Amino acid sequence: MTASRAAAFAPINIALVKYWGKRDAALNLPVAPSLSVALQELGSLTIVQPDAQLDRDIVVVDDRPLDPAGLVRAERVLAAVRRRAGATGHAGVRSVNTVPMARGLASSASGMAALAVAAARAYGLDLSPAELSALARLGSGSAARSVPGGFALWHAGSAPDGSDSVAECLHPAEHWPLRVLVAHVGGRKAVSSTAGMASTAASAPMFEAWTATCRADVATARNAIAARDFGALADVVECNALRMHATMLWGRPPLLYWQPATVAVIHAVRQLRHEGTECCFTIDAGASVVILATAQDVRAVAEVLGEIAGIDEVIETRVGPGARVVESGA
Ligand code: 2P0
Repeated sequence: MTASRAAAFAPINIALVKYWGKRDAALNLPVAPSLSVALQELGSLTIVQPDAQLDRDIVVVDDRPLDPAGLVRAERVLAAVRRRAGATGHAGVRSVNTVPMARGLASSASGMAALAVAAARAYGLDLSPAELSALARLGSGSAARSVPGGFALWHAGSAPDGSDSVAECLHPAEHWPLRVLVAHVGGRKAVSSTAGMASTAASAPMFEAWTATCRADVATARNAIAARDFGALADVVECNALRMHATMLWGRPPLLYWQPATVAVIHAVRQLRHEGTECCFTIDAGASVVILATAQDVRAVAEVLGEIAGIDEVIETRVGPGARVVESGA
């Protein structure tokens, strides 16, 4: 087996039905399924260079060494790829995010998905999209959804080894060219997703109701997307996000990620939809708000967002394709 330099790009994904709770923390296996859209051009470009001289993996993200917790995750992906390829040794990894970190978009999903795809290529593996999704999941749960493009469903699965907990593409981006606005609201997030999920699952009395909601919401969202029914999608996307945050608030410690501008955007988007503008919001484990809109209504939404105090920046993009190997420029 020859190992050689390889590069991959993977997009950020935004969950329309959220992942919040694991049944296996080591393998990042979720309790419930989730559903997402990949974002066009926003993501991570990652180069993997196997290097027999190295005595450990070295991972640099945006010109800085990855933090120790992130390095453990990246090593999990690299070790799984090498095990499968029958390879030994280590690699140098360099990753660049096309949106600066902390712009209200988590880069771990795109970073780990790009790492899985680039590493598989670097070590000579020819894997199916499902196998790549499972590898990416080892680095970060939501990374499983950054492998397929467009509208993706991450199956919770039931196998203890996680082999059936993979994401698949339900529809390519062209199925429904929705626009996405990311309203970045500052304020450091106090609790990481990994820690927050663990404490919510362990202490929130309504955690079981939350997971039941996700199973039902995935079916509803799937039908709405298949039918391109914006009203039905908006309803389930907003309810799912609000229920996730309600569940977080029930935990000990209660997790409150919102800032005043977060609430201002919620009200503005609901008002716009009430007036007939096709838009809806979702919120992850942070204060920023992501808004989905139809192509014809996105400008009207962006204008309203521009008037809300406390939004640092609005990034506009659309649903896009999934992870892919790219020329490494070697
Ligand atoms: C999601 N989030 O579905 C949800 C909504 C945040 C809120 O997936 O521990 O970074 O690496 O599996 O994937 C963030 O969780 O957590 C996340 P790990 P991850 O997008």
